[in-house]
Formats: sequence, structure tokens, C-alpha cells
Amino acid sequence: MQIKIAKPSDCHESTVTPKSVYLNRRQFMQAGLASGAALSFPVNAIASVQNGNPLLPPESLKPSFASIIETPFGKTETSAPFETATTYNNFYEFGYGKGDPEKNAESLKPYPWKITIEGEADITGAFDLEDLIKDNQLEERIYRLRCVEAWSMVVPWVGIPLGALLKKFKPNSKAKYVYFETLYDPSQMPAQNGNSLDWPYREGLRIDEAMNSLSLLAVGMYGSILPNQNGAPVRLVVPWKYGFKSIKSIVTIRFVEQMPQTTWSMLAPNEYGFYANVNPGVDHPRWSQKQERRLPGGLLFPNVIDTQMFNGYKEEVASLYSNMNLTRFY
Ligand SMILES: Nc1nc2c(c(=O)[nH]1)N[C@H]1C(S)=C(S)[C@@H](COP(=O)(O)O)O[C@H]1N2
Ligand SMILES: [Mo]
Repeated sequence: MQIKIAKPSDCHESTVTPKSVYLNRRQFMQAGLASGAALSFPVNAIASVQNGNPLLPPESLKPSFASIIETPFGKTETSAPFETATTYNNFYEFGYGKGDPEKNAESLKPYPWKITIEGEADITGAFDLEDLIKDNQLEERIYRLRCVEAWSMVVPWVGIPLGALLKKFKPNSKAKYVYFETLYDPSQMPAQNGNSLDWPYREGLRIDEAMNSLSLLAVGMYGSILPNQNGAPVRLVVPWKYGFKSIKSIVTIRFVEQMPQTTWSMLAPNEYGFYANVNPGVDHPRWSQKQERRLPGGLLFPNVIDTQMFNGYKEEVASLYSNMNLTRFY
């Protein structure tokens, strides 16, 4: 598919054509019809079959997943295999080993799901996830995810622009930041019985960061819903910041006036800041941030590449920080 857009940030809903996704689906359906198979084939499964994600959306999300807009984001990147993105995770609610989330996240029950909207906005309350996303067409965005631990992978997310959601609640002039919380329920998230982190997991963005067109509220990956270990049913993806900002399994969104406390900077403020922009020029106190291990890789193929300023999204986000000392505000 050919799209002529100067840069991804110029890409508004009206300029992304959903045609090729629709076409693929229609062609698939027609092929199926010809062979007599399409009638029994769920339409929402098609994208997932194409992308290696075997999960199917629940009834409540089927209308949203029935069509996913293709966008120019990450078209030149090679996505990690689904297998890699779902077996090498950070999700401390299920343990701190990279394989723990995949092993333990079965106890999470992501459907149905509510998000509570609170704070400095005209509209607040508890909303069903499907109602929050149904007015926006889901988009696929292939983004680089760069963990502060110096590994990275490319993931094809499915979601809606975070700003499009936040605007619906009409934040007022005191809404300078947006605060997010993960579910707190040790019966679903067993490692919350321990104190590896101060639960619930918390994150936050400045309001202009949240409204930036790159900020994504993801409800899926690889063409279908999020696996539990990747933050089902709904998470942030903030690709120019270290991965810990991309909070999983969100139940609360609060518009606030003061910079909120966030999990990793509460734990080690000298190591993890509020901003957490990917920055090869500012090392972690215990390791370099100049390079990263792009997954999948192995001992024989460590696949080490240079880390880019703002994870390569400078054009879209550098203006957010034009007056800031990013060494001080790491
Ligand atoms: N609730 C919650 N969100 C979280 C985390 C976590 O432990 N708990 N880990 C973060 C970190 S450090 C990273 S790198 C990404 C990893 O996302 P992935 O497992 O989908 O690759 O999730 C982030 N979101
Ligand atoms: Mo991370």
C-alpha cells in the first residue's frame, strides 16, 4: 500500500486509508466463499491468522476488531515474531523473570473490563472498555519498544490514539498531567502478594505527551487482542520513552494538576525519572544506554544496535522538550 505522508505525525485519521486492510479481508472472504468456507469463518480471525496471533476478540470487542486501519508507522521495520513478543516480557504482577508473565498470567480475567476516569475533567465515571474505544477505528502501528534494561523489539500494536480517548472527557485547564493505574487484585495477579513493587503499578504523562499523536492506547497486537502477558485488555504504548512508561492492564485514568508519583521513580528516583525518554546520551547509573539488544537474538547473534534519541521518534516528539535539560529531567 502506498501512502504519501511527510512524516508519521502528519498522519491523521482522514489521511490513512483503510483500503488495503479491507481489501485483504474481502479478498480472503471471497476466496473462502468460492470454496464454501467463509460462512463459518469468523471475520475477526482473519487479521490474526495473518499475523500469528491465535487469540480471538470477545463478543464485546468483535465490532472494533472487524476492521483495523493500516498506518505508515513502522512499515520499514521487521516485527519480532509473535512468539518472542509473548514469551519475553516485563510484567512484575506475574513475577520478575522474563518468562514468568507467559507462565503465570492465565489467572488474569480481562473481559469484561472497566476503566474509571477521574480528576480534572468535565466527564468522569466508570466505563466499559468496548464503549471507550467503539467510536474510533482501531489502527495498527508498528513501533519500536525500547526497555530501560537495554533490549528492544518491534511490535505491531493495535489501538486508538490516546489523545482521541482523553479528549472525550473534556479535561479542564488544571489537567496538567495524566495518571494511570494497573489493576490491583492479587487473586488475578499473584505476584502482588509480594512486595517487589509498590502496588498498584502507576505511571503518568504530561498532558501534551499524552496528546501527542504517537501515544497509543493499545487493545491488541499482531492483528488481534492482547495476550494477558502483554497487558490485556488495555495498555499504553509510548514508543519514544523507556518501556516501563507503557503501563499494562489499566483500570484508572486520572487527570491531575501535579506531576504524579510513578512506580519505578518511587522505587529508585536516581535511576528512573518521570520523563524516561529514550536517550543514548544519558546512561543509567549502572549501565550504558548507548546501545540495545534487538530481539530476537541469541548468544551467537546478540544483534546489538545503536540506540536512537527518542528511540528514533525525534521528529514527532523533540518539540515537547525544547526548553528542557534532558540530563537533569531523565
Ligand atoms: N503493570 C505493569 N506494566 C508494565 C510493566 C509491569 O511490570 N507492570 N513493565 C513495563 C516494562 S519495564 C516494559 S519493558 C514493558 C514490556 O511490555 P511487553 O512485555 O509487552 O514487551 O511493559 C511495561 N509495563
Ligand atoms: Mo522495561
